[in-house]
Amino acid sequence: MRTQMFQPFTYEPIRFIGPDGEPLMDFSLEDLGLTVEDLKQMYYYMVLTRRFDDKGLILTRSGKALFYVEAKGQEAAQVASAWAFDKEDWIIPAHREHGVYMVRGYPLEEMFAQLMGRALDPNKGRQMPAHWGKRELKILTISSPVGNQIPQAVGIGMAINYRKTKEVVGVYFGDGAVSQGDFHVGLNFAVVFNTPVVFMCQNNHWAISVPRYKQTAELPIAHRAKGYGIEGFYVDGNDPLAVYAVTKYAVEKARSGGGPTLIEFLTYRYGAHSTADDPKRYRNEEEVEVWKKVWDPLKRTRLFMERNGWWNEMAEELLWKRVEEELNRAIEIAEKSPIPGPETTFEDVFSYMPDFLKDEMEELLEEWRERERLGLVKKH
Ligand SMILES: Cc1ncc(C[n+]2csc(CCOP(=O)(O)OP(=O)(O)O)c2C)c(N)n1
Ligand SMILES: [Mg+2]
Repeated sequence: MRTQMFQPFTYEPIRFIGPDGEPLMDFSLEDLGLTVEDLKQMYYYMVLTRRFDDKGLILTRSGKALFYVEAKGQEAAQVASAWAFDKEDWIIPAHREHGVYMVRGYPLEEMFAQLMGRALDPNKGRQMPAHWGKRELKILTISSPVGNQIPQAVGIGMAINYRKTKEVVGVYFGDGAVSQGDFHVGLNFAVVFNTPVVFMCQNNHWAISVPRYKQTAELPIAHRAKGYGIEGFYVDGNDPLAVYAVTKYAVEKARSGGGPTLIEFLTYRYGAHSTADDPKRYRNEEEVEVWKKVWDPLKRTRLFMERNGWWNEMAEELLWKRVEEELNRAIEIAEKSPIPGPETTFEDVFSYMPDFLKDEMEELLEEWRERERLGLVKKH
C-alpha cells in the first residue's frame, strides 16, 4: 500500500473519492491493496447492510421484534473497516455495527433469529434485540453501556501480548463514547502496554439527541490521540477506499508490534437512534437530506465503479434482487426456529451446571409445566 497517501492529524478528512465517485488524486485500487472483486464484494455488503435495516424495522413494526437500531448511512465505515481485519482478529462492537458482522460471515438467519429471540440465535434469545455476538467469529456480544467495550478491547490486547499471538483487536464506538471515562482509561492503558488495538470511532454526528459539537471542544476527535502519543487519523467514513486504506495501515501496524491507532470515521446517522427514538424532535431533517444526497456511501461507491467500467445498471438491479432474496430466505428460516425453552435461562453460565442451579431449573420447569397444563404459556 502507498502509505504516503494519507497523514495523521489532518483537519480535513482523508478522502480518495468525491460525492460523484470522482477520484480526488491519482491512485489505483492496487495502491490500496484491493482488487476490483474486493470492491464489488464490499459494495454487496453495503447494500446488504442497508436493506437489512429495512427488514429489521419491518420486523419491529409488525411486532415480531421488540427493538431495532439502524446503521443506515454508516455502511462504508463499517464494511470497509471490517474488510481490513483477518479472521483471527477480534471485533469488539458498539451497538450499531451490523455491517461489520456481515463481513465477518455472521449467518443472516442467525441475525434475524437474534432479533426475534429464537433458538437459532447463538445466544438463545437472552440478549436485548439487536445485541448480536458470536464466539466462533471472535465478535464479542454487544453490551449496552456506552464505551464499556473500550477497556475490554484493551484487556484482550494485553492478553494477546501475554500469549505472544499475532491477533489484532478492532474496537468500535461512537462519538458519544469519547466523553466517557472508559475511552480515556482504554487509550491510556492501550499505549502504556503497547497493545495491538485499532480504535475506531464512528462519528455519526449524534449521540441520541446530543450533537457532536457538545461532546468535545477539540475538532476532530482523531486529534485526541496526540494526548496519548499515538497516531490519529481523521477519515471520510463514507468513502470506503479511505476507510479501508487507513484501517489496513493501522491493523498492519498493530500486528507488527507498532501499537494502537485512533481512527475517526466521519459519517452520519440517517435514521432514528433506535426504534425508541424520534429524531424530528431534535434535529433538522434538511441536514439529513444533504448527507443522503451528497455524501451517501452507496451512491459514491457505485458511481466510482461505474466511472471505471466495473458496474452498470443491470449489475445494480441484479445485486438488489439477490440481496432481497437472501434476506427474505433468512427471515423465513429464522421465523421457523422455535422460541427457546425456559431451561435455556440456566444454560451456558458455568462450564457445567452446579447443583444449586439444577435445583432452581427443576423448580422453574415444574412451575412451567403446571402453567402449560393451565394454558397460561405456550407448549414447547
Ligand atoms: C453509560 C451509558 N449512558 C447512556 C446510555 C444510553 N445511550 C445508549 S446509546 C447512547 C448514545 C451513544 O452515542 P454514540 O456513542 O455517538 O453512538 P451512536 O448511537 O451514535 O452510534 C446513549 C446515551 C447507555 N447505554 N450507557
Ligand atoms: Mg454517534
